[in-house]
Amino acid sequence: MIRKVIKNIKYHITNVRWEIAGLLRDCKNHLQQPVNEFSLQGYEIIQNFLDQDECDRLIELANHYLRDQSYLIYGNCYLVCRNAVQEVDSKVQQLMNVQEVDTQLSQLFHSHKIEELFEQRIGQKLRLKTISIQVDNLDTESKRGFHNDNITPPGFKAFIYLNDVADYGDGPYTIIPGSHRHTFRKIINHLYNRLITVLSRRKNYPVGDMRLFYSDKQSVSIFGKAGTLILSNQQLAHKGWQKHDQNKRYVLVCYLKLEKFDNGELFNLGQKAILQTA
Ligand SMILES: O=C(O)CCC(=O)C(=O)O
Ligand SMILES: [Fe+2]
Repeated sequence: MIRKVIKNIKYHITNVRWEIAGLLRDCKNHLQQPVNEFSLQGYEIIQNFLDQDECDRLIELANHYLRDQSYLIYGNCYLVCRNAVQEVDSKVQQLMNVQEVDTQLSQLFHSHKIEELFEQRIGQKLRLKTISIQVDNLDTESKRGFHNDNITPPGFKAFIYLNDVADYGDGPYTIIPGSHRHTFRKIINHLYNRLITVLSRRKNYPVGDMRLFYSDKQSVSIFGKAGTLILSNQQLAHKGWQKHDQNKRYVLVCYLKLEKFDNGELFNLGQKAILQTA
């Protein structure tokens, strides 16, 4: 028993050392980036990236494939109903690798347009890994709080609202501006997550949760018409607004990695949900 506990603590300490080294490297990397709104604030909003007709078409495409359960659609395209894989954000459904079943999205995927928007701002090469359509059904109970998507290195996402997000009840993407550069606060949060995992003997560890230092008072919720694009550094403390009680939200979400950290792996987030139901 004691041996098991010591082994567990050692495991966490080894990982924490790597993560701190990674976060310090990320901090140095941020300081080398050109100074602009995106590199300083960690996000930027671009209006009218898609027109209304294209947004409506993508909503229809999503509706066509929506089911109550996760399933494989075609090739690498699949639907994930998050309630099958996690307790938080349990009302989210997401069509993964959707560029595989739609010509226009496939063109966008291969066009390098999204990568360029980020590259112009951070001065480094990126790779677009996948495009998905996220459907956020109304949820006032299970929304995940402030978090980073991973620990290190930073990931990037381009979110494109497909319907108007005009009010808190529409579930806006919500961020703490500039928090992608809060190296010390991140380290403390990551240590805290490890600590509560060890103390509570939980199996699943809340990777990336940002429970300390951040509150709604410091946050900015991003409202916008259908077609609004949000460029986002996923090391920002961020979340979807927790009182999403008005309109269902459809978002096109593009996932990107820095080229130097991309090992060429296929994108398979949530795929185990399909294996479970197969
Ligand atoms: O639903 C949102 O607005 C945020 C979702 C999120 O945390 C993410 O895509 O990383
Ligand atoms: Fe996230």
